Amino acid sequence: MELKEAQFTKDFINEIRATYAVDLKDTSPMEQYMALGHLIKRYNGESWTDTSRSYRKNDVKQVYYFSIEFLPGRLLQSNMLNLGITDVVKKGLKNLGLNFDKIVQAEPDPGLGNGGLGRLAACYMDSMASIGMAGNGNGIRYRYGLFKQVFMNGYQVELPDDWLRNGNAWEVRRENRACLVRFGGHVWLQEQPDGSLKPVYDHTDDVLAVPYDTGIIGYHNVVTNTLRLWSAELPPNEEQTYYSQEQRDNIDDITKVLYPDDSNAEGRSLRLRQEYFFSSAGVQSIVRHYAANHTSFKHFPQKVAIHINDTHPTLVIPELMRILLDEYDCPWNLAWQITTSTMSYTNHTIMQEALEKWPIDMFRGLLPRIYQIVEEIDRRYRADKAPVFGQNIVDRTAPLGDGQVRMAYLAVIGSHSVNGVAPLHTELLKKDVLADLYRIYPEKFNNKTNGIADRRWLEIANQPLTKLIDSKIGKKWHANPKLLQELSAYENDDKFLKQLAEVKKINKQRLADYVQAEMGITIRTDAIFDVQIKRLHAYKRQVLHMLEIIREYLEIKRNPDQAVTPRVHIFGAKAAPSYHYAKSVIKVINALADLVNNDPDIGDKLKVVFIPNYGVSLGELIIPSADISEQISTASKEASGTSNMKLMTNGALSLATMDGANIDIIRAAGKKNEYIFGLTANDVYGYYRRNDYCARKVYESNPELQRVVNALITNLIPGISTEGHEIYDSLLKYNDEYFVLADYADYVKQQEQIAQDFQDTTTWQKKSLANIAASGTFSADYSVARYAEDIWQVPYNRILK
Ligand code: GPW
Repeated sequence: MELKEAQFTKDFINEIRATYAVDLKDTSPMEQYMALGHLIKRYNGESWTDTSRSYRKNDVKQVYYFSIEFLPGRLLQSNMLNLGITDVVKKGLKNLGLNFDKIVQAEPDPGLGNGGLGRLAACYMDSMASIGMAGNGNGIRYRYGLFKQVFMNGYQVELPDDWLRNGNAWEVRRENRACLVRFGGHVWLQEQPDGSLKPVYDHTDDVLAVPYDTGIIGYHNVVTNTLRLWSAELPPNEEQTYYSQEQRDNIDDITKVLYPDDSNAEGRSLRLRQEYFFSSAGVQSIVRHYAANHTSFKHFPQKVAIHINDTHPTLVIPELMRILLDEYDCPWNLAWQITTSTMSYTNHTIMQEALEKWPIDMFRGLLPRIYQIVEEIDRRYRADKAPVFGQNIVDRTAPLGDGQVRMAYLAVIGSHSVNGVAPLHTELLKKDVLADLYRIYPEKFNNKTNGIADRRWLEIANQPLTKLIDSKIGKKWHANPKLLQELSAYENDDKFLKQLAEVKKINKQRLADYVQAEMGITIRTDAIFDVQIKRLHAYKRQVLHMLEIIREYLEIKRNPDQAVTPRVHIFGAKAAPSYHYAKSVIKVINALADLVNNDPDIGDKLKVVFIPNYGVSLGELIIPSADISEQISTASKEASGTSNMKLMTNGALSLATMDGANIDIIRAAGKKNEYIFGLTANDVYGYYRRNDYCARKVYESNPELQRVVNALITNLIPGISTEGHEIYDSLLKYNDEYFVLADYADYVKQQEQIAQDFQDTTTWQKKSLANIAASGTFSADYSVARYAEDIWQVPYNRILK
């Protein structure tokens, strides 16, 4: 948009006066932020209205991306960037004597997600708007986001994330678009005069779903899409119904807090209520909107695509069926055809413990009508497929089985498309987790490799690098990130490689200042910044990284005079509050950090910093500083990974297993520019098949490994007698489920290679450059364009091949 500095300054001062009734000099950064947010929202109001109007007027097909998590990060800078007003606003604020960075920091970071899954949803929202696609988000407006993590005596402690405390500058409450969602009660089918059956409900618990909309602004276009988040409230009380405190609490609880589990299914009924709540409200509002503009549902799938982000929103399938059957008298077969043509599903994991299954009793009690519909889906599926594929495979794959509603199977059966998030992951879905369903519906399966909002991760998070890139290849890559490839022309330009190193140093200093201020630890910026940032999970193997630190520590202790390449190991990771093992790993890493950081023999050769409360905002600080990107999951376990892409685009070299999208990153940037180690997915499956992995054998055959692992149970690291034993036992007594010991030697070899290669700055920067140049293909702009073409069949207007 067009904006003159004088206009902005005037508007901003007026906004402050009108909202806070004080002079600018008496406002806090929070107030300045709120005023700025409101002003920008207002500036963009027309584009938002125009976008909705043009979608309606042209009857454009709309995509609705349903996700129980959205992790958008702070919106101020990204909205300014996408509107093209960054320079004007910054200059205006500066001339008013305000500190822009402080204003940016005053914005709460909405933690409405756990990790990769929620962040992916947010990246896709940005890209859909940016490529000019009619894409809406649908999710939950949690009153409290993911807990704030602090460390006390090295242990993780969880504090509530009261992110709405000061209000939310970007959202619009739309009470007039609210809908009712029904839970519990009884339902029976009553025969109508015409012989048809209609459900009748009594004693249901009704909840009012109120939408809060946030405009998602496209990059340098006039598109503003909508992210709709639902909040649970008391229904309008026309009959003066009495609600007990317990009933009020039950309603309040639905959208009170995000479940803090990542890649682990939560079995509580409140979670199921959350899932139905936003699925039902979302589908109701879609149907209402559609019905206002169309007379028949026959062409619904030509106008609406509903995407199911992992299984949490799977109930959109029976919910759309319910509305078509019960409210629009649609015959079953037509309703089913409409529903399956509308729905598509993304799977994000092959881990068994993450696959959602609900006990039938719980499900039926909470959602009686939806259960009837699922039963009928199940009955027809069995009747249809058993004659062709046999009873066994049908028993294994039906939506109902073992007394449970199997959400992933329901999602596959009720969708026309099922995709994995990286090529290896999709292959494993077909071969393993969903193999039976792949036999029945081979045509549904396809891959869509994840992508990232690279404008946030480069242009916002790494301004020094952005400036340097712009100075070489111009700015066209901002809208078409594959053009970053043009940077390869400079791979032998020593001056450019030096500049790249300087940029890295600036970013390292920025992080070092934060670490100094927040943690009181001094780190040197000429050290290798070796970064692992992701949820704490056994399969992600922070333990392997930890063993490497113990090894480095023991090495220096044993040989204090030997020259070493200084290193800083940087961790960011939250553990699910109920994930005992993960919390023990945090404690041990923190204890190890204490030991290493305070040992005078070690000095500044080796530092360990576990930065508390990792999230999108800290990611923006840490990622640009990284030299090494630790992507060390057990092969086959990480569906894709996305921090691997963010780190790559910021010039980090991957230290990686052949897992998830690491494989694609390695192919794109070239093997010689990454550090690859460990078992392959085939190796891992070989061990499973033969059942012959013996962790103790590996341990016993490697004396160095023994010393390192034993450090967990001697008193070398103070204060971890319980936790150290736990990890030790997981490796030796319980035979190392994630093959940490199997991969240890190979991992260490690569770490040693890294220490050596880092000495040669020019060669290192050349590798770094290769990563940056090849990273454009991982832009979410391309990912959503592929979804649009292959799955959703919706147009977009930026050319992306
Ligand atoms: F288990 N992922 C996540 F599949 O962040 F549901 N949370 C989750 O609960 C699940 C997956 C679930 C992640 C994957 O672990 C990661 O590999 C992937 O890059 C990301 O989803 C986005 O696809």
